[in-house]
Formats: sequence, C-alpha cells, structure tokens
Amino acid sequence: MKCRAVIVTLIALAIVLGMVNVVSANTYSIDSDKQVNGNLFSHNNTYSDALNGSQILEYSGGDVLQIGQWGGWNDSIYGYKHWVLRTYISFNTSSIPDNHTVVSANISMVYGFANAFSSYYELEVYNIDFGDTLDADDWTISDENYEGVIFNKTTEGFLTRHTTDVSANNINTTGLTQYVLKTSQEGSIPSNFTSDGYSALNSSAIDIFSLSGYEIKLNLITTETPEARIEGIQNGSQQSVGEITMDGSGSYDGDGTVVNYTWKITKDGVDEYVYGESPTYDFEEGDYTIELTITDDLGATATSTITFTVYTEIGFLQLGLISILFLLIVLLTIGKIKDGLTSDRLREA
Ligand SMILES: [Ca+2]
Repeated sequence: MKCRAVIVTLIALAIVLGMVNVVSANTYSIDSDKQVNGNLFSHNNTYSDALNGSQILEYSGGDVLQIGQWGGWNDSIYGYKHWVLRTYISFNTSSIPDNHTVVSANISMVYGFANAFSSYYELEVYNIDFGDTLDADDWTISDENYEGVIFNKTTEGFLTRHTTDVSANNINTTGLTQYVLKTSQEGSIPSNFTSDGYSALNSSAIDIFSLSGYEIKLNLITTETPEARIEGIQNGSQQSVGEITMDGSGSYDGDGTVVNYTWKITKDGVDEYVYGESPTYDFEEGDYTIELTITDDLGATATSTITFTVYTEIGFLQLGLISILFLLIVLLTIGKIKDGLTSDRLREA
C-alpha cells in the first residue's frame, strides 16, 4: 500500500510539473531617468505656428511632469498661437543581457489633467536616439519615429494608468532608450477655436504623476536569444547534384523551445523557402546560399548562413562509357594510320 501511495504521489507530481510552463521570459520595469545630462526632462519645447519659433519653458513642478498646451488664443499681431509641448524621456536599458532579445515593450504612465477644459487630447510617443546630449535643436521628429498614442482623452478616462506598445526592435540594450512625448494637433487650429480668442483647448495640460513623484515606466519582456545551427552541409563545401538533407536539429533555445525553422535557399538570385527542422531539398548544379532562421516560443529569432557549390558528379557507368568511347577513337585512329601506310606501300609498289 505504501509503495502504491508513493507511485500515486509521483504521478500526481509529474502531472503538476507537466502543467507548469518553463519560464522563458524575463520582465523588466524601468523608471525613466530623471537626471540625464543635467535636467533634460525639464526641457519642454514649444511650437507656435504663428511665431514660427520655439522656446524652452521653465518647468517648476517637482514631482509632476507637465506636458501640454499653454497656447490657443487669438493675437492681433501674430494670429492664432498653438503651442505644443514635447518632453524627452529616457530609460537606462543597458542592463539587458547581451544574449537576450526584447520580445515586447510598452510605456505606461499615470496621468491627469491640469486643466479640465480640454475635450480632446492625445499624447504621442516617438522613438528617438539623441545619444548622450540634447538641446532645443534636437527636437525634430518625423513620422518614421512614431511609436503610438499613450492615450486619447476622447475615448479614455481620467487619472488612470495607460500604456502604449512600442517597438521591441528600438530598445537599445547597450545604452539609453529614448523617446519624445508630444501632444497632438501640432500646427493645426482646432475646429472648436472660438472668435473671442479662447478655444476649448486653451491652457490645457497633462500632468503625469504618481503618489511619490511622476511615473513613466518602460516595461519589457525579454527572452534568451536562440541559436541557429546548420549541419549536414559544410560551409564552403562541394556537393553533388541531388537530394540533400539540411539538418537544423542542432539549433537550440536555452530557456524555451524552437517553434519554427525557415530555410531560405538562394541560387542565381532566386529565393526559395522550405520549412521544418531537417527538410530535404533537391539541389541542381550551381552556387547556393542557405539561410536558416529559427524562432523561439516567444518570437525571438536567430539566423545562420552557409554557402556551397553543387556540381554534377560523373558516375561509374558514365566513366566506363567515356573510357570505351576514348578507346574506340584511339583504335580507329591507329587503324586509319595503318590503312594510310598500307595504301602508301601499295602505291610505291
Ligand atoms: Ca528563448
């Protein structure tokens, strides 16, 4: 009975262990740097379509990061002014291990409005690499850097945590990862702008805060990068025409599993794809490049490439036929020479 109880316990344990997934991801939640090259976070750039200039506004909040529009009035000299503030944020992402791939990333923040007049607001996120220095001239941003909208007031609530996904490929694992937060509607006049010079957007701003200070977090999920290995064909080798098995079974993922094997076979600039751990392919004569890309269970990829030459091998039978042909030619030639000599002698006689 005791023995049976132990077996039952072991089986139960195996079932439980089988249900527990292997942890193949690391998570990071990184606070934005508040001190990078001085007080970069306090450099708010303003844009005025009437003044066509920019200026740095003094930021006086201690624990609250304010991003918003202070403009929005009719000026008799300059016309409509519409100031948009941008704020730089950076995260120290250098601690991510070299052999890890970032598989997903988002920025989250807790926010509220300094002024509730605003009926429409978006806070846009742009990925920028400013390096270690930053000044007011660095604020040029393009649509190519666009990463997402962190919230939109017309559809979302107030005083809550909101997140926006950002590209995992743009995380700098060896240094700082930097973004610009920008209010929307830059350079445009809102439709609700009123004739008395004040629009509903007037003096609105976003305060980003938490109980202990402003809070902007970059949340990351990373996984150990898998390793792709091609076996069965040596790099730089000569192979004979015909079917060859491309062996990718030596590929591995240290903290998870390989879920996809994609083989790109290139000859004369033409690509062909086959899939699976160790597929067989019918190779013709020519120069080949094979690129194996593997993907792990969290979407991290790795690639390995080899080049080799395929030639037509002369078989035993072909070699025999060529030898016989050569022998016949030799015999015929000798025969002709003999014939020539015989006829020459006959003529002499
Ligand atoms: Ca992995």
